[in-house]
Amino acid sequence: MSHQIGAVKTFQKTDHGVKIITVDNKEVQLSVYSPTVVRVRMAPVNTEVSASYAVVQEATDGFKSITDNKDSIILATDSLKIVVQKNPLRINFFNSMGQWLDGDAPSLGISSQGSEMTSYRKLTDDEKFIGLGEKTGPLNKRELSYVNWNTDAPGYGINQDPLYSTLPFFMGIHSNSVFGIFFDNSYKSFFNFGGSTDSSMYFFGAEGGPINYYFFGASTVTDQLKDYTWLTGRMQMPPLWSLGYQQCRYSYMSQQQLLDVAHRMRQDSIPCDVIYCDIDYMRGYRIFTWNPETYADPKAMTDTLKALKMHLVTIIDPGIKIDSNGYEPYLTGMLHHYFARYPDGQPYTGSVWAGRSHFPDFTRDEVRKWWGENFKVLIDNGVTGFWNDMNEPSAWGQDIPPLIEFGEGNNTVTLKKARNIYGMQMARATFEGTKDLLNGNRPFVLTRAAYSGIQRYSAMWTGDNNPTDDHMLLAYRMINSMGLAGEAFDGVDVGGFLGNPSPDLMVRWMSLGAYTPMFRNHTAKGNTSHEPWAWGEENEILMRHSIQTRYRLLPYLYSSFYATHLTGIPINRTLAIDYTHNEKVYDQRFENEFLFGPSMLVAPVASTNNAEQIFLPDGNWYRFGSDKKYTGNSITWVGSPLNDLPVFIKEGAIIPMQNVVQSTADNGNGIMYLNIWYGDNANSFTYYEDDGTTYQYEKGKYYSRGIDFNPQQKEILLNAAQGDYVSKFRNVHLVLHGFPSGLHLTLNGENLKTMSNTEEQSVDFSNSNGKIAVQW
Ligand code: MIG
Repeated sequence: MSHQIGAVKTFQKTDHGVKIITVDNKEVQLSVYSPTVVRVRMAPVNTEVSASYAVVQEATDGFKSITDNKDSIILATDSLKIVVQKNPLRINFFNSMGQWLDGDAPSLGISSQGSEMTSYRKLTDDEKFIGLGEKTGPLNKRELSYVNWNTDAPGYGINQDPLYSTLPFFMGIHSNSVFGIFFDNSYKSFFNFGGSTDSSMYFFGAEGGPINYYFFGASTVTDQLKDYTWLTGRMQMPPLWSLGYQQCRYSYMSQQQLLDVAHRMRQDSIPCDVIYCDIDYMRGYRIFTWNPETYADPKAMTDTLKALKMHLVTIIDPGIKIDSNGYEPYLTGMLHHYFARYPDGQPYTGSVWAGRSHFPDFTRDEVRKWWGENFKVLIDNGVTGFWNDMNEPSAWGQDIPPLIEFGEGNNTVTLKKARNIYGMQMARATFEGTKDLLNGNRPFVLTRAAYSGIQRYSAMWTGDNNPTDDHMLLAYRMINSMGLAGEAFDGVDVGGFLGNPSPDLMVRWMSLGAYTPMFRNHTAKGNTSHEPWAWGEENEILMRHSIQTRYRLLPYLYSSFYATHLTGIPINRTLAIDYTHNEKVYDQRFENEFLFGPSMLVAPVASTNNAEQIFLPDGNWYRFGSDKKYTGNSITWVGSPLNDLPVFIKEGAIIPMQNVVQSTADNGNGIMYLNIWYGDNANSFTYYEDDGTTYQYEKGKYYSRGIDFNPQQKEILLNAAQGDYVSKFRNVHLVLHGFPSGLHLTLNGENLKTMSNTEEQSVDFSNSNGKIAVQW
């Protein structure tokens, strides 16, 4: 039998909100985190409130007004009005203009069945849903349902669910408004956006734990993302090298083979920053060991890589092999009872690559600390990046007994509650530990499993995909959707993991890889080699060119990461962020399109299509490369040959680039190629630079410069540089696209250059730190 929440019995004001008790002994707390962020928690009275792994803020505000009417309680913040109907209890959210945003379904509201609680909510005819992070299916999740239960899903289908991670933040979009809900509950949870209810309502809930959600009332998707990442934290600056091209495979079987790949990159002039060791570098898959035969001298290997200006990332799985023969991680883990356990205290045993293994209990501080210290054996050998795999957690047979215990004393929980946060806590332990050991350098951490807030610790990739066009296109929806859940630094196995792509697909995917926050080529054991030279000379030329484009764009990309660090706005932005209320954005023909940073629109196109219909949103656009101009808010056929992915530049765009280098550690020729595309509206961009490796930027050692394009004043302004860091760019090569011809330019009032009608519209000047005004 199900139980429906009853009427309000009592309510009282609390420090930061109100507490309601219902006639059926449920406690409902509403707490104000900010004028646009209100938490609603509903549980049987006296249920203990458990700490959140995701949330880094506390309720510090309160309601501006609380009005107790006969039938309802009205709660207001500066941005929201919340109406709590008393009998039966129903909560509805309105914006400050009185427009209804979201709320309980009149007939159901919050219901429970045993320990499972569900929030049934009103659905409007025009409502769309976006978000939930790493999910398959279309951009608009209306009529679909999803489950969060972190799962190892090799070769997943393009509609398969659940996958590896749990990022339960979604936004509803209707009648020109938006709202957001973050359901912070780590039990197996479910979301149903109206398909099976004949569109009468939508609902979400979990197998256990309270209904515990944060309602976001900001009026744009951009502000929703700012608020969500304020609540759950923002990413720190990644090491610059992790934005370079990353070459992986399962596995480079020896250090010689790995170094051969590195040398070949340099020989073939393929820019590259990162090579990976997959599981075979270990001694019999024992975590925190090196294989003494095949990786006999890892320090010499990383020294060579260092000389080539490359970094090594090694994989780390959670399972610690049962091996009492001098294997320290096992012995120490056993001695201190660091492993997840059965109720009688016996450590849980599951089998993974290393054979029978135990699994660290990452929910405990001391275990995370111990885990972090173990990275010494990697870091002492020059490893700077750490790839966390299998942390759903995965064990052969998948279904780990649900009663396995984690935590201590009063904080003991079972797998039912711990599973969805396990991978995040492993990534946290990895990040915190390696950050300590790296002496002020930034670690790069990559994880497969995750929970909300993961952006504070780690990048993510989308697991074991397939070498098909469908999967390639799906990848961009998933990455865009992870960006909507606060996780901006994502990658996908370029080329597909399980099996071999066609050469055309490989070439196309590499061209898209350049526009992916993390650009990594990876493939499974048994597949053909996936490095760029493995596809014939012509294809290698195309792939090299794609990777070069990535490196040319690094100043723009790194600056965009800085914006993400400050605001939470992702690198790859579904068009639903900036063009939320344009129906075309959700049209399945165009739903894969995204903005890469603020000003570049990328249209993923299947490798089989030499031309494609694309949607360009409002404004004028230029094709990247040819500068051919397009009028926006239109659907257009464009050419999409393998050597020219459809990428468009928004009018007014300010895109700083650099010359092609072979590694991000190369400073290049000292020239910033500042590209500006003409448009009628003013625009600005913040260029950002720092040493790329340390945390000195937190202490002011950075270089940032606002760049303005002002068509009305006929002026391009480089505002005075800020921060204590000296830019690597000594000169600026300003390239103007689509400007009127025959310009006469001045620099801070002095004559600079008169341009003929035929030459490239460009001009050079020195990058002095003061204000630089170029006028035409
Ligand atoms: O059971 O380490 O998703 O990227 O190459 C497979 C071997 C284990 C799964 C990862 C994949 C990795 C592979 N791993």
